[in-house]
Amino acid sequence: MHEGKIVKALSGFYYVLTDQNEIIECRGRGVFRKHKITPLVGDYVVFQLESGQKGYILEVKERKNMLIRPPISNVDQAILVFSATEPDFSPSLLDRFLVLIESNCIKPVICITKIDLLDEDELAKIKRYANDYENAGYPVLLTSAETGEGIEKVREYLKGKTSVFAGQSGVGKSSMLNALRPELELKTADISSHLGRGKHTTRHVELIEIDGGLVADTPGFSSLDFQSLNAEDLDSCFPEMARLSNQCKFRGCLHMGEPQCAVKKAVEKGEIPQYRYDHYQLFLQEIKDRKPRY
Ligand SMILES: Nc1nc2c(ncn2[C@@H]2O[C@H](COP(=O)(O)OP(=O)(O)OP(=O)(O)O)[C@@H](O)[C@H]2O)c(=O)[nH]1
Ligand SMILES: [Mg+2]
Ligand SMILES: [Zn+2]
Repeated sequence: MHEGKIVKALSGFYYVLTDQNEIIECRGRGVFRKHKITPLVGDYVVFQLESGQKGYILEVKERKNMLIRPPISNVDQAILVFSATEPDFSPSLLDRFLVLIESNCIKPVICITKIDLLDEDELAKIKRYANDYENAGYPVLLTSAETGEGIEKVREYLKGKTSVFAGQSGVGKSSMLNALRPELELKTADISSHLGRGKHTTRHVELIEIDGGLVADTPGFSSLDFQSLNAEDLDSCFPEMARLSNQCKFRGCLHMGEPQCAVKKAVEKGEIPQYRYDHYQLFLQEIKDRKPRY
């Protein structure tokens, strides 16, 4: 009996990384399908070796967490990759990712790419955003795969952890990984072809070793709705609001105009950026309008 971690799933095969740093091609047990168990990239598994260095997965160990899209488990942190330009930096999309990641109990790290393409004014604007997100409590890294700026900081964050790179198509996730480990030679594509076909260049989920950590270059998050989040829990996904919510007069305050709301007050005083609060309101409305699932 052996143990390892699934680092790639492709065409019914699972590629399991062992403690000896070997990758064993495995199949799943037939019984998994019957019990609706789908082994995921990131899973810790027990497997048996068959003839010719092929294996057979016997057991999937309990997961710390899992994401559906991209399908991956046991994630320590998500590197949210957003380009400063091409495509334009979008705080509303970033806030959506942050809520999604926070509600899955995964630590986010914000990575803003392509800063080499900015002029002085544009860079100043991006730095103001970076400052807002740092004040909220997130690490923010300004990077360029082109010039190498900030790449060593990204490397520091990856050490010893399982991370997913997430973000829109074309923001430069694969380019960043190539900058971290040039021999990877991951496929990248210029933005016009992204927009033209609206497709991701990276198609499958795979964990890649970088400096003793494992990183998934994902095909991006396709579903960004808040299916499993309750209205009362949304503020816990906005750290700067979560810190204040116990100072609101009412327990369970949704910060939508209730009297003596500490969050609303902080927004009025400019301590919480208006756009963050606007996104909070927008997402809250989406959760309230959500059709019940049975
Ligand atoms: N100037 C500049 N261009 C970059 C940078 N990072 C990525 N690019 C370019 O942006 C385009 C898209 O990069 P990719 O790495 O393929 O983007 P991706 O996020 O992996 O996209 P998907 O795999 O489709 O999700 C490519 O043409 C890259 O050369 C950067 O830091 N600076
Ligand atoms: Mg890619
Ligand atoms: Zn409140």
